[in-house]
Amino acid sequence: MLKLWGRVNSVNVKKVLWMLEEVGAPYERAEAGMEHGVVDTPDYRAMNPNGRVPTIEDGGFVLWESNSILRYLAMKHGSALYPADPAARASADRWMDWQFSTLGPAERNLFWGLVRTPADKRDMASVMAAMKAAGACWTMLDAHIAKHGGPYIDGATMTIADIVLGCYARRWFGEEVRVEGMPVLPALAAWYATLGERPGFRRWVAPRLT
Ligand SMILES: N[C@@H](CCC(=O)N[C@@H](CS)C(=O)NCC(=O)O)C(=O)O
Repeated sequence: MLKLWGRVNSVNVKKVLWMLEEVGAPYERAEAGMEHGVVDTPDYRAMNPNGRVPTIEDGGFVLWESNSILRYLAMKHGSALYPADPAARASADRWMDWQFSTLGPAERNLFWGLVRTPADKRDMASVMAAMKAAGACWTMLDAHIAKHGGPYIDGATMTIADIVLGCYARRWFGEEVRVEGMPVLPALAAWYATLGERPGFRRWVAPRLT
């Protein structure tokens, strides 16, 4: 049976947990990361020399990097969430790369500043800068969704890019991350509401951010 290492409050682990729900694959999960440790042990480092979560092991095959894990699970289970059409697949890949290269770095201090830093220790200038940078990213995606008509990022068909960005959108729309001046983004909000109907989102992404 597939084994997943990672704590459930990690955005990158949430992607994998949601995906496992989508493909209906049986799995077992071991706690790893932050207060759970494990990631610095020799055994874990032998699997994942980055010492990060998530990592999976499936029939002797070890894989890390959350977005790669989603691609692997989709291919292994023949899921339509990773489209066969080259243009549709490349577009999903593009949004997943954009999450790592652009959105993730932009929004990091918004989440960390408001959710993982006590109120009296917050650097609000850095939080507000991250809100502006993340807001610019989400405004771009809002325009893209509006142009393609939704309900998903690239139109009628949900892909693994919706899972990846949906996990991050939880850190934008959540009540835990409200600050003044966040742009109102109707197409993005409608997309996020559509994702909220997926059981995998409800189980792993909707719970309170910690
Ligand atoms: N690009 C990697 C990033 C992995 C990563 O940075 N994971 C974070 C959690 S979201 C982590 O391992 N943090 C340290 C820890 O939990 O101990 C991926 O997507 O898998």
